[in-house]
Amino acid sequence: MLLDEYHSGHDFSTFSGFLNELAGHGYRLERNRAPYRTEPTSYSLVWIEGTYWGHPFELDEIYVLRRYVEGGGMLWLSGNGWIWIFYGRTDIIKEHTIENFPLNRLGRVFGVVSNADYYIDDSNTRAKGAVCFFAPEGINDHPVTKGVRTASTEGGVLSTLNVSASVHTILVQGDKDAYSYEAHWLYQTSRKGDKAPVMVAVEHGAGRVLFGNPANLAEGDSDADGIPNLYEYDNLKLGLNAIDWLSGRRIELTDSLAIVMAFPPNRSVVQGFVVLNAMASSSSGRPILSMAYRVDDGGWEPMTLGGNIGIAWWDSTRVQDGEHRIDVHTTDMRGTTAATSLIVVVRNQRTVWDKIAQWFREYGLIVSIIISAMVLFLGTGLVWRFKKPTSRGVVVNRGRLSH
Ligand SMILES: [Ca+2]
Ligand SMILES: [Ca+2]
Repeated sequence: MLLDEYHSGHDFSTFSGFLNELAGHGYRLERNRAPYRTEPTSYSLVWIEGTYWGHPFELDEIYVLRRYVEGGGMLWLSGNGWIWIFYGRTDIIKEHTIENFPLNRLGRVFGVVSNADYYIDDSNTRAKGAVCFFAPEGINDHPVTKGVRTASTEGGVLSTLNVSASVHTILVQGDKDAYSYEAHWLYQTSRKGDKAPVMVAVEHGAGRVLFGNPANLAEGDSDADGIPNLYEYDNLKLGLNAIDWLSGRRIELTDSLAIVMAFPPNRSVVQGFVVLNAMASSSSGRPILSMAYRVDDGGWEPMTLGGNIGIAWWDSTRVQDGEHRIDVHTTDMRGTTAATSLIVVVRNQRTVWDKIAQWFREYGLIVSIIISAMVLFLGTGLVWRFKKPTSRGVVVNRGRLSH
């Protein structure tokens, strides 16, 4: 797929986690840094995101992209009108009308534009202003929303969409008490019950265009609960479904999480405090949320997590000597789990031979010094005793001589 940096006005690094997921599902990601002179037909889809600070579309480019979609091309247009109104380049701020919003100049060709408003839902707002959409009232049945029960905006504030053609499919919309305010002058634009759309699918010619995205696919953890925005609710699924629908591919969220025990080795003999070291791996590099271990069906104890590596210190003196099973369990940000187990042989109570060996380790040097000293002493004694008869003999001889 093609990430259009030229018109988006950014390098998509704020979506790096989502792009990693796409790469993990086999997508080759390329960048566009030039105007469209020809149709980008060699790509499954083109993602144009934001367009607040990028190059505006030339008229010729809009024709090229329309022909691209009519011939079977796929476009994802994501952005919010209110950002264009508020944070535009100051040198051309007077031209920052919602009609001039680059995404709208392109989107108008396909019958959908973004309004310059804030989407508000007092009843479904949780920590840090994230708004949640729930199926079926706020999320309609469609391949893009398949399996998506809840999606949240997390740190983002949405604009509603203005849909001009009834043939378009509204995927996500406000519920009965959602409404919106105009971004700059704060007067109400959509009222409770209007069910303003925020995500729309368009079939145009042989191609498709997707507008908006209520799920925040961007990096960060707006409510600081340890779960990145991407992995809150079904946000990731909605994002992958969108790519799936556009590309015509089926992206399966396969459970590709695995965990291996790095230490101790299976069936090794352990004693005292034992370091447990496990490593999780996800095919798409998905972050690991937690890791825990248990011994012989005991309670799960959390392991200290550093990236995808979990560490814990286990006091093996709390169990009887012999074989014990250690289970290790991990969960990733999507809720996928993996587990492994191994057997260790605990030996804290020592046998007689262990005690002797231990005794020798502790006292062996002193004992060998003592033995050496004794051998030396006795040896000297033996030499003395061996020599003594000779001298005594001399004395005797002397005695005999004196007689
Ligand atoms: Ca509501
Ligand atoms: Ca979070």
